[in-house]
Amino acid sequence: MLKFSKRLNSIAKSTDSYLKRNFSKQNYHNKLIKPMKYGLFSGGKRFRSAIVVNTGKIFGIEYRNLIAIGAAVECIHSYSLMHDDLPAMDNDDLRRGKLSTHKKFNEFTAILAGNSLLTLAFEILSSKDLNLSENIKIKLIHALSNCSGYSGLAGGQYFDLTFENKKISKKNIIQMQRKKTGKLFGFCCESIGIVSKKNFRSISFLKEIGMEIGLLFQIVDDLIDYKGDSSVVGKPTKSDKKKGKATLVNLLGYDLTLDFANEIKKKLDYKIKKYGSKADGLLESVEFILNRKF
Ligand code: GRG
Repeated sequence: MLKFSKRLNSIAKSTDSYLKRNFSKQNYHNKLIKPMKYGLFSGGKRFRSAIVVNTGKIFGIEYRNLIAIGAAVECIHSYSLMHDDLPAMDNDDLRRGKLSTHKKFNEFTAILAGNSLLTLAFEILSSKDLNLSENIKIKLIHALSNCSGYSGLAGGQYFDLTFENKKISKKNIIQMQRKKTGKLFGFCCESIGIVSKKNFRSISFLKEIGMEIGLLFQIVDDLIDYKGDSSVVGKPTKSDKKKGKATLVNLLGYDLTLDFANEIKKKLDYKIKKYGSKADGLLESVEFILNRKF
């Protein structure tokens, strides 16, 4: 696991260097760049980028393309956290151990900087940084748009907020979490199928693996909120209970939720092992999810 953490750090460094280079090309005096960078470079694990890289390894995809795709995903992820923290959504003052973006700046700045990170993701995917045909880039943009909007992140977030303080079934919680968190992870694996020019069935199989990774990630995130140490997590824990969030751990309790997470992991391992030893990095990523403390 120590070896995986080292590799995760190295992917995080490559992703951050890519993004920093991208900002250095922009107009330095633009007032939104500072809050965009604040929300983006605030100590995220870059785990989604690692899923892109480790899935890409299975198919021998060029590293530079993987880092650019990972960077685009991390822009969407950071934007979603900036908006998630806003008073109209989860109203959190802390993120990654620092003031959330609207607390550091103000609400309209956090909204606009978040929107700008969302669109930056598509600027990256359509840029010359990706050594890919225009056709493949369009397919990537199409898939990422689908994961980010009403049938993905935004749709899932809508359910998350409307489910608060209501009795929600296990099935509906899973459906909400597959959208809110699963879809973006789904893209991390699906994008590799697109770049490798795989057929529809193989791309769908990869997407489903990613979605399950995302669901597992979210369930563990909720377990961490339930039992974790706020100084390690970088934000107050036990907040899901206080806010009346519909999570599996709030519905089923800690032990049954952990059993369910282990069941998902077992099924995922089985699917990933079909790719042979080239998928070891992806298997280790899944292992990391259950062992992580933040
Ligand atoms: C307005 C179109 C529109 C969308 C906004 C706010 C929003 C949609 C979605 C929020 C989705 C959300 C906050 C999901 C949480 C996912 C999650 C488990 C976050 C924690 O991820 P980590 O641990 O964070 O990877 P780091 O800090 O390491 O990057």
